[in-house]
Amino acid sequence: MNTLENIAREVRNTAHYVSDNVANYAGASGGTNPSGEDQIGADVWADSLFYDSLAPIEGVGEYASEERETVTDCGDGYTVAIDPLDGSSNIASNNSVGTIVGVYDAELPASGRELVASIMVLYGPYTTMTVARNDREEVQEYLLRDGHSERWGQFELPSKATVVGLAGISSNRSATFNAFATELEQEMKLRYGGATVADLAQVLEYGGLFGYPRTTPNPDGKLRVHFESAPLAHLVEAAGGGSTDGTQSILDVEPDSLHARTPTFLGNTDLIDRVERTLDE
Ligand code: FBP
Repeated sequence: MNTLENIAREVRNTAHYVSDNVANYAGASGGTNPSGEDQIGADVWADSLFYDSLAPIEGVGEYASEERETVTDCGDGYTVAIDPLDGSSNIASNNSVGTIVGVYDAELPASGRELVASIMVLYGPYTTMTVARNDREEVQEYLLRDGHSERWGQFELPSKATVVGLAGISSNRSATFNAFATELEQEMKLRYGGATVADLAQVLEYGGLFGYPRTTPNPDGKLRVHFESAPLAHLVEAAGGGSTDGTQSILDVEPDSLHARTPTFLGNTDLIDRVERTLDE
């Protein structure tokens, strides 16, 4: 089995465990992450589970996590960058959360062009894992249940766009962006839950646009390039969609630090073009 298969297998095994046990950690407190945000106990717990399963894999050279200040050296090979529990503020209200994994053939900081694989796990009413690998044609979705995974289907973005989810309080967004958001919300159903993986899953299933723009509290956007935006852009682009930070593919964003952020838009390519035309004005 090669390194990418071992990584996917360990993500799957750990995701089963997270899915079965996350309720035990809801509400526990866990300090502050390197981006200055509150961590809840589940973030720290999930990070240590994924570290224990991914760092020992032969061919994994570095483990980087949204929950850790610095990269941890673990041998020679790929850098695994992970958001162990994306959208963890959704746990208190018992809404969906996810895990995002990017496998870079480079040390960080690195652009998404160095990604060789991306994985997202969605802990919803059931748990799914979606995998895009540069050495595979398709984006494969797996259903995780009863300790096993089964191939479930291949992802390709539907050509018709029907849902839109845009983050941020409107008073914290630009007037240009708000006018664009109003336009989009007249064309498509509003679907925004506050966990990127879950919001993106809607777009992958129904077609549309997910976006986290620049806001007053987060002038560079909220989502982190290495841990969230680039791996998800890699996955969406492999599924036939597009990504942008407003001017270029997110895969071309050159982060200047481990925890760098970027405005993030993911979805159907015609909508990504519209985002770029609008934000360029
Ligand atoms: P983390 O929970 O991993 O920090 O993820 C950040 C995140 O929760 C995204 O999943 C989500 O899109 C966004 O923040 C929600 O932000 P907001 O509360 O501003 O809508």
